[in-house]
Amino acid sequence: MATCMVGGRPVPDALLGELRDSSELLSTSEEFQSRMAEDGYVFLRGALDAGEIMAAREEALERLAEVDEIKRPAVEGWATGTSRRKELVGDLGEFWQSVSEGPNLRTATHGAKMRSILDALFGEPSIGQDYIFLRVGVPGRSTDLHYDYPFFSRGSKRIVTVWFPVGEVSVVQGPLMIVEGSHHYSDLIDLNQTLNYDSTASPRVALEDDAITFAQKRGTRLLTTHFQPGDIVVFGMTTLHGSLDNHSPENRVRVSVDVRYQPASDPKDERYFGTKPGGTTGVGYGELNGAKPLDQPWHVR
Ligand SMILES: O=C(O)CCC(=O)C(=O)O
Ligand SMILES: [Fe+2]
Repeated sequence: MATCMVGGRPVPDALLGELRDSSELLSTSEEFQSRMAEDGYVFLRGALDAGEIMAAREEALERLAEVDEIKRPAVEGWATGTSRRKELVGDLGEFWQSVSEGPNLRTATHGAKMRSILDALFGEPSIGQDYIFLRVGVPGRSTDLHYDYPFFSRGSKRIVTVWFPVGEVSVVQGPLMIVEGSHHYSDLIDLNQTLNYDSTASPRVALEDDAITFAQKRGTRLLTTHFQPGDIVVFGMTTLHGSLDNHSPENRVRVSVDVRYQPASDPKDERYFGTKPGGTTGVGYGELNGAKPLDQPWHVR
């Protein structure tokens, strides 16, 4: 693997592993459920239509080229280092909602292909949240380790996160990483369950260590891969994950989406459904890091 970085430090090889590709194995919901229980995630290579994913990429990045954040051809994803988003778009939240609701992007997140995968995985009809997390990561941006519980936990107990790259994402561009075996860390998971998930304050178990130190202390590995358009990772609310650093020497952005799916018959967390979903804090798409112009640094804690 090319150099994987966390917090500006290279991850030692001994702490790195490849996500296990389950695409050959899964034909029934029982197989999916048992693989989820075993690994805490399921990685399916080439499960979505690569052409549809690339159309979504082009659509989203073209919107960012229009505000001078991405060079043309936009689909290449080269960051300009500047932005005119604030001058040009008016409301940042509304702009981000409109980018997040691009028709090609919605085909990728909620189209027939995605639905059929999730229906098969649950063994019953599924539904995806309307509120999606489109993440365009410039070099310097990364996501700290966290569990998705207690986010998204007011409705279905069977809810899962679906993460997929929108285009190719090499390890240099800061893809998703999963902490191997972290769905068995009952100390952290139990602590998580005590958090007040009705809060709008984005509650989170704060880990003091970065991913390298954490993996060293727990004697585990960080699992990732060189992602291709069409790949998806499905994981549960009690699987610890984050991202590697984007340290692309070409200043290429990392584009991904994460969206939650659940059985359609389960109760829904209404914050994430509807035409104007409020999201975790109630302010809608404006609360997302994606809504911030690309020339502003951020770090998700
Ligand atoms: O893509 C990332 O940086 C983080 C993704 C994540 O936290 C999620 O999919 O729940
Ligand atoms: Fe997450």
